[in-house]
Amino acid sequence: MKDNPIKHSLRYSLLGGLIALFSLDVSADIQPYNMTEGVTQISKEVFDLHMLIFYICCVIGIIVFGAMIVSLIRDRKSKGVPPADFHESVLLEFVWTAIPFAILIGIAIPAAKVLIDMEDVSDSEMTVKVTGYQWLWHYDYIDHDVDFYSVLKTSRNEIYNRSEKNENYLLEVDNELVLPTNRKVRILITSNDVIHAWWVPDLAVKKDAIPGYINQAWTEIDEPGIYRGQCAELCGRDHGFMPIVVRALPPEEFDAWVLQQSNKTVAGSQGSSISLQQSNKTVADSQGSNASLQQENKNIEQNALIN
Ligand SMILES: [Cu+2]
Repeated sequence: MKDNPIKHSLRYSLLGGLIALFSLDVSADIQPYNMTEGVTQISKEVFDLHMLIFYICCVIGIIVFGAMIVSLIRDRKSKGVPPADFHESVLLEFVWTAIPFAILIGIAIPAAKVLIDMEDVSDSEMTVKVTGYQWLWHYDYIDHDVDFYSVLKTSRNEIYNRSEKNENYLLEVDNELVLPTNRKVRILITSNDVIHAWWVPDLAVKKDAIPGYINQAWTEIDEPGIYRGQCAELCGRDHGFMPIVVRALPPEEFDAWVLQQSNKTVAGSQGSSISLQQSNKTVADSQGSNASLQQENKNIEQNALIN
């Protein structure tokens, strides 16, 4: 018997599609469109979870749409196929409830594990408090007495198209958040005005910064480098103008950086104490000259009385 031409072409296109799907090196070819793998243990766990769920969805999609398309074509009414008679089948209804339930449980177990890991800030070696402002960030290294503001560095000329936009357009700041690699850093996130969100995809950290409330996250960066992020909560006019730049340094370089920063602060405060001493001296001097002036006046008065 001669094969039906529609069946023939359908079979080939299905086969072609499957070969194309499985020959695709998914991780390499679609990487620009996929979620980043990141540079921390947690970001890699999140990525693996995302890929696992993606593949489960693909398999479900292929099975469901495959069965649907096959039955639409093979069992169509115009071919005179009699309707199925498994209506109200208890067994079938049990099966199509139990299978999705089992799939959801199968997804929930690894997902819960990753979520619990993300929330576990125990054994952190240092803490950085991040405060969102309209429209900049403030970083406070609680254990090191170092703090600074981090403001967008992109020039207004680039923003208003008066000059060429650079590679890190709107993703560059004056003071980067410097963090050590291979050290667990607890991040406390809050805000001083409206709700912002501190989001750095490579670290898999995305937490709302809420005024009057402190959220926690943590990170332990594996590789030194520069990782960029943005505020991820619509927070007003310049929401798109408050980027985040994290510079991860090897631990010894980080320690040197902290020392340099705290020396700067000490030098600054010494400078201000010198100027305080100076101004105290000036006050004392002026008080002294006041006293001598009073003395002089007194002498003049006495002289006048004598005369
Ligand atoms: Cu914001």
